[in-house]
Parts: sequence; C-alpha cells; structure tokens
Amino acid sequence: MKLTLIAAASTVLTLSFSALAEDMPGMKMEGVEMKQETKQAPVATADGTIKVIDPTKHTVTIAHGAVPSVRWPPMTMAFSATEDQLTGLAAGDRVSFSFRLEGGKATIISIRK
Ligand SMILES: [Cu+2]
Repeated sequence: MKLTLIAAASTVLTLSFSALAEDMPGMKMEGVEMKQETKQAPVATADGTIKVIDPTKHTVTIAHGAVPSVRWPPMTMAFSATEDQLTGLAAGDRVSFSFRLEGGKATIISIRK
C-alpha cells in the first residue's frame, strides 16, 4: 500500500516537472520575437483628415495631428497605402490610422473612418 502511494506521488512530480520544462522555452521565444518586431519598425497611430488620394502612386496625403511616439508635430504628409486600404475613402474623410515608419518612409498598416 505504502509503495503504491510513493510510486503515484513520484509520477505526479515527474509530470509537473516536464510540464514546466515545456512551458519555459516557449515563453522565452515569444519575448525575443516581440522585441525584434519593435526594433525593426515602430508602429504609431494617429488621427487626421484625408487631403488627397493618389491611386496611381498608392499614396494618401493626410493632415494629421501630433504623434508623440515618433516626435511628430501636426503636419500634412503622404503615406504609402494599398488599393484595398484606400477603398471607400475620399478627400475630406476624418480617419484613424496606424502606420510603420521605416527609413523615413511611412506606410499605412490600417486606416478607417
Ligand atoms: Cu507626419
């Protein structure tokens, strides 16, 4: 009877140790990936008013408010955007958008009225 209990207890211990060992590398990996993504291209969000949409150049010119995360004052500038992202939008629309800043070029990630 005693032997059976000990055997059962050590089985439970072994199981919980292996569960821990599996969890830890996974958590570390996730942390590393998140850091790399932030380093590569910071993502910022802003609000603004669409001034011009240029479907041939795939750009949208937006008069946007201040963006503290990239130290921008309010300004009017062009962002790269895909045709899909610009569908349903027009000059004069108030929009909220997120963008990625890479090598001095700003690319829209998401944009909505
Ligand atoms: Cu700007």
